[in-house]
Amino acid sequence: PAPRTVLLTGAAGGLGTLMRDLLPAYGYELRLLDLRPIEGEPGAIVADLADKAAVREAVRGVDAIIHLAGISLEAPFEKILTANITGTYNLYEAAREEGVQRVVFASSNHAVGFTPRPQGEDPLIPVDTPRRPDTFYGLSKSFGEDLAQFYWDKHGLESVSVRIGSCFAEPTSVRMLSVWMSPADGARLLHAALTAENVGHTVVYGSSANTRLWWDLSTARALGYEPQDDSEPYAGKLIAEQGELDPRNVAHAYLGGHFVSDPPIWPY
Ligand code: NAI
Ligand code: 15L
Repeated sequence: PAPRTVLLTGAAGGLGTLMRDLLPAYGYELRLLDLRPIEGEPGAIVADLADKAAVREAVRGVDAIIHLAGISLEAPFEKILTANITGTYNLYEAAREEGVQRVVFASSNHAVGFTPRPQGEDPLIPVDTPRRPDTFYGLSKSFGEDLAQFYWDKHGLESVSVRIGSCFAEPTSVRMLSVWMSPADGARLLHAALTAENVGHTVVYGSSANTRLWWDLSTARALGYEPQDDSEPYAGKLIAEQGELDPRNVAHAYLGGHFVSDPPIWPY
C-alpha cells in the first residue's frame, strides 16, 4: 500500500521547511523530527539521531521515512561521524526493528563530487559512475548509500537514495544552472520515491529538467518522476554576473563544484 504516515527527519532545515510546505498536498501525514524545535510546530519531535531510544520511538508506526537530518556541508570528521554516519545507522536500525517499509535517503552530489563534469558533447553522468566523494560530508553520503543497499540486501528494507543537486528556491550560481532542483520538483521526486513499486535500493540524481544538466535522470524518471522546471530562465542574469564556468578552474571542473577545492576544515 502507498505510504501515508511519513517521518521527516531534519524537518527544521532548509529542505525540510520547503518539503513541510509541499508534501501534505500529496496526502501525506508528516511526523517531524529535528535537533532543533520548529516554530509553529509544537508537535515536532526534538531529538538527536545519536539517541537510539529516541530514534526508535520516533519511527514507531510510520509507513516510510524521508531522511534529511544531518550535517549538510563539510565539517570536522568527528561531527560528520556522529550526525551522518552513526545517526543514519541508528535510523536504519530503528526502521528495521519497527518494520518501516521504505526510507528515502537524502544523499548528495558530493558522494560523486570528484567526477569530472561533462563538457561539450560528453555524455551525462550515470548513477553507476564510481563514487568519488569530495569531502568527509560526501563520504558520509557514500556510506549512507551503502547502508541503504545493505539494509535492502540483508533485511529487505527498501530505499531510494536521492543524490540531490541544489534544492533551493532559485539557482544562485552558474553551477546551479546544471544541478538545481526546484522545490516543486523536489516534492515531485520525493513523492515518486515514496510511491514507486519495487524499488529495492534505487539511486537517483535529484534535479530539475535543466537545459545544462550534468547527470542522467533516467533512474529518477523510472520511478515516475516527471520534472517540470528548468533553471534556464535564470541563465542570462547569472552568467552576466558571474561569467561562464571555466574548466581550468578546479572549482568549476567537477560535479562537486567548490567542495572539491575548498580548504580542509580543521580539526580533521
Ligand atoms: P540543513 O542543514 O538546512 O538541515 C539539516 C537539518 O538536520 C537541520 O535542521 C539540523 O538541525 C538537523 N540535524 C543535524 N544533525 C542532526 C541530528 N544529529 N539529529 C537530528 N537532526 C539533526 O540542510 P538542508 O539543506 O535542509 O539538507 C537536508 C538534507 O539534504 C541533508 O542531509 C543534506 O545533506 C541533503 N542535501 C541537501 C541539498 C540541498 O540542496 N539542500 C543538496 C544535497 C543534499
Ligand atoms: C549539498 O550537498 C549541500 O547540502 C547543499 O547545501 C548544497 O551545497 C549542495 O550540496 C550543492 O552541491 O550545491
